[in-house]
Formats: sequence, C-alpha cells, structure tokens
Amino acid sequence: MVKILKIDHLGIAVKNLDEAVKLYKDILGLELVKVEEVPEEKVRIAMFKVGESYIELLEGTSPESAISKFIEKRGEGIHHIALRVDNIHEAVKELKNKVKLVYEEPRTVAKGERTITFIHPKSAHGVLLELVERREE
Ligand code: CMX
Repeated sequence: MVKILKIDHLGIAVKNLDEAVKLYKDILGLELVKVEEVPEEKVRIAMFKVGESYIELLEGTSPESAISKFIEKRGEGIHHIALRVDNIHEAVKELKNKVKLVYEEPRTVAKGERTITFIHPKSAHGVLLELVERREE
C-alpha cells in the first residue's frame, strides 16, 4: 500500500503570480514561504504555509506550460492536489499498473528539493493528483 503522509499542498493556476500573491499575503495574511521558478515544469510558484500544508500558486512561464494550457482551456482555478508520500519510487512501483501516471520516472525538481509525479485526471475522477516526496520540510 502506498504510504501517504498528508495533503502537501493545493495547486492553484493563476494568470499573474504577483497579483495573486497580494490576495494570499496582504489580504488573507498567510505566510509567504518562498517564490521560485521551477524550470523543469515551466512555472513560477509562490508557496504559502497554511497549518501543516501549503497553498501553491502557479503561473506558467511559457505557452507550453501545463499551467498556461490549463488556464487557456478552463481559466484560473484549482489545478491539482498534492499528496506527500514517504517514498515516491515505491509509490510509483505500487501504482504504475493501477493508474495512469504522467511521469513513470519521477522528476526531481527545484534543485533536488522534491521529487514528483502525477496521477492523470482521467484516472482520478477528474482531479490531477500530484505525488511528492520532499528531501526536507
Ligand atoms: N485537472 C483536471 N483535469 C485536467 C487538468 C487538471 N489540472 N489538466 C487537464 N485536464 C483534463 C483536460 O480538461 C482534458 O479533459 P477532456 O478530455 O475531458 O477535455 C484532459 O485532462 C486532457 O488530458 P490530456 O490530453 O492527456 O492532456 P493535457 O494536455 O490537457 O495535459 C496533463 C494534462 C495532466 C497530462 C498535464 O497537465 C500534465 O502533464 N501535468 C503534469 C505536470 C504539471 O501539471 N506541471 C505543473 C505543476 C508543477 C508543480 O506543481 O511544480
């Protein structure tokens, strides 16, 4: 059985990251943990801490980005739910014959900080599910 530890974050696709940050930081008063570019995924993200989890705002940095395509088709909104796993390679081994994975070989991104894959929304009742293992909190 895959060991899922918690909801790591909710990913929200936005057109303009700096504009969206104002709502979460200045109006809602959440703690902005970091803003970073993730070139492997062609996105720029802002992470806000909400209790034990995060809200991740994502802006596409290229028209080919999954985020830009999502916004083009559906507009801004919730893009994915990320589940923290303790061992992503074990999780992939366990799941690959049961669901459609976007990356059968998990990708390590953000200078090694996390390793990710996704369960395709067609295998998950219309929700894109990210699986993420973090090197450290
Ligand atoms: N949530 C729910 N459904 C989604 C979706 C999402 N985020 N993205 C696409 N879909 C739906 C589309 O609406 C479409 O449905 P219909 O056929 O009913 O119209 C279907 O999935 C299309 O699937 P597809 O043809 O396989 O591919 P897409 O080009 O739309 O890409 C996906 C979908 C999931 C493969 C692509 O978005 C992907 O590779 N995602 C993983 C990478 C990613 O999302 N990176 C950004 C985040 C990075 C980070 O968190 O750091």
